[in-house]
Amino acid sequence: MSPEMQNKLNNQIGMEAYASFLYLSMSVWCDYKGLMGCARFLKRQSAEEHMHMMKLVEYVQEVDGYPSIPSIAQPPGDFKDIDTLFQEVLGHEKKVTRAINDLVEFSSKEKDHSTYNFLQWYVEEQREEENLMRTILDKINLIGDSPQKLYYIDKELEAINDSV
Ligand code: OFO
Repeated sequence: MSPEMQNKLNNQIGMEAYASFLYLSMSVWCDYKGLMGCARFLKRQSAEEHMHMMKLVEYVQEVDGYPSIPSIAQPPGDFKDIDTLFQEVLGHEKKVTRAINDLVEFSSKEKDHSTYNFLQWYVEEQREEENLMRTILDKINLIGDSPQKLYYIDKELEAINDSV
């Protein structure tokens, strides 16, 4: 693996680690607001992002590279409302998708077939995650504004938790 490829994968390790902390912070906010379904969902997303990070660490080790373990920027701890929070999740996932696409392009340019193959898992994962976040935002939209809005949103998230 070229030093540039390793550097780029190390950056991705940082990005997945930040996503894990961001979703954990969001989960804590939801728990505080009594949105337990949302809190459980985001805690699980946080654990998934940690797994994405570990997969990268282990891959870099496997190809005889040296993964660098990043410091993590403080994620926001307060959110305007649940709609904005999930829009931020989708926004973050889109950012990750762009980063993965850049990595795929770079690995192909470098003829690094092993890394190119490894990254296909992330391509699929991003498609699934973006789709899931869009589904959640669609449901939030459909529920619309009512005094029980938060109750119904949280119920939808519980249903998603039980289905995965
Ligand atoms: Fe959903 O960000 Fe990881 O890959």
